[in-house]
Amino acid sequence: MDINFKKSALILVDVQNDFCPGGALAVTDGDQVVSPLNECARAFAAANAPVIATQDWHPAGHCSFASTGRKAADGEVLWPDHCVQGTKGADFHPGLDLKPVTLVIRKGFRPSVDSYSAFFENDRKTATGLAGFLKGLGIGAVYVGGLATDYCVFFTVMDAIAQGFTAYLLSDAVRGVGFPEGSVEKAINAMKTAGAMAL
Ligand code: VGL
Ligand code: ZN
Repeated sequence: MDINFKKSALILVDVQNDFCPGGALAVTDGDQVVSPLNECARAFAAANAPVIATQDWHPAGHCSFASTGRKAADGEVLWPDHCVQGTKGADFHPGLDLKPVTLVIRKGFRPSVDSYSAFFENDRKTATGLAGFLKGLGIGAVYVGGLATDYCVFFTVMDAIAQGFTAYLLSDAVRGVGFPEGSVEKAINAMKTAGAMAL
């Protein structure tokens, strides 16, 4: 892989216990992203390039939880309780090397708004500040891996492109939820159509 480290950042999306086998919202083989992402993160760090880790970080009773008894809006998916602030499920996978990580973005902490993307909450208006952070560093390209392909990775890649970044999807280092049926393929196609490059 030929990476211009001076203008690139790596985004590790939600590599957390609850999205890995045994977790509350387990993604099949979710833990398989850890090793390739560690390798990638160490290469970025060695080149002094920023490595950002996102962390799904919900308060108990969060609006995205099916346990609230709330009725899902059209096209909205409600989830089992997951990544509750301060719990083991919300921790990064123990195998994830955090030493290369230069910024942690927590998201989904507002009780009544969910947040899939590393850039914007699901109201599509509230920014996390990541775009400004990256632009301030002169970053033009982001490399994205983690969990889950069809939700947080997908929205992160689409927003990165919309914010003017070149986006690379680390195909070996993503895994998807696959609900509803076909959502992973649909997400990958949409990312490619939007201009993402799958590595
Ligand atoms: C995610 C569903 C709910 C993700 C987060 O990280 O893709 N998916 N919360
Ligand atoms: Zn969540």
